[in-house]
Amino acid sequence: MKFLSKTVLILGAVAMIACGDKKEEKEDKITIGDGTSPQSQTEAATDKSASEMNSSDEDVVEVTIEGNDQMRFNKDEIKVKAGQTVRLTLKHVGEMEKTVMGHNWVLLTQGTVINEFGQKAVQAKDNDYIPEGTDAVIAHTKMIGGGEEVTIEFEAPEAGEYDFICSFPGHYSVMKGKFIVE
Ligand SMILES: [Cu+2]
Repeated sequence: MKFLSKTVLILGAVAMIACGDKKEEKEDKITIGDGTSPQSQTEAATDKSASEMNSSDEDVVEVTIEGNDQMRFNKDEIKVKAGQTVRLTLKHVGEMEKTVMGHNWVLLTQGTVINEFGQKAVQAKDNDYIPEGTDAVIAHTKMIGGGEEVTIEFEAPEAGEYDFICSFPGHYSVMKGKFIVE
């Protein structure tokens, strides 16, 4: 569905451009297109597929989050409902190697101090930067590099607000967000 949604968006944009008679108008349309960041388009597509998934299967919610070569996630908030199975896909939309710009998605238990966890994670290189034996992780993906993606499934924890991060060294200070269970 995401591919279809994107296709519709692209076709829509082409149609808009094609409708413009004057060169000026064309440029205007193109500017508008550029102003709409790929990020928000992706989010819209993701939201759509998520709600469609909800209508067909209330117990599973699909979430997609992207990481890039600029050390950023494209979302700083993810909302799910208590009791749902979360099917989360992390996509690395960059090109850089896992050893240089690796990303993972780590959901932390409430009360975990991000800085402290992040510092422990630095020492856990051999374990994909997840501290061995930690009880601070509810769910996590493996570490991936540019062009890769990974999907995990887990049960949403009890209602509340949780932090998610990328635990690659140094990334947690900007690659983080709120995971909200309603
Ligand atoms: Cu990262």
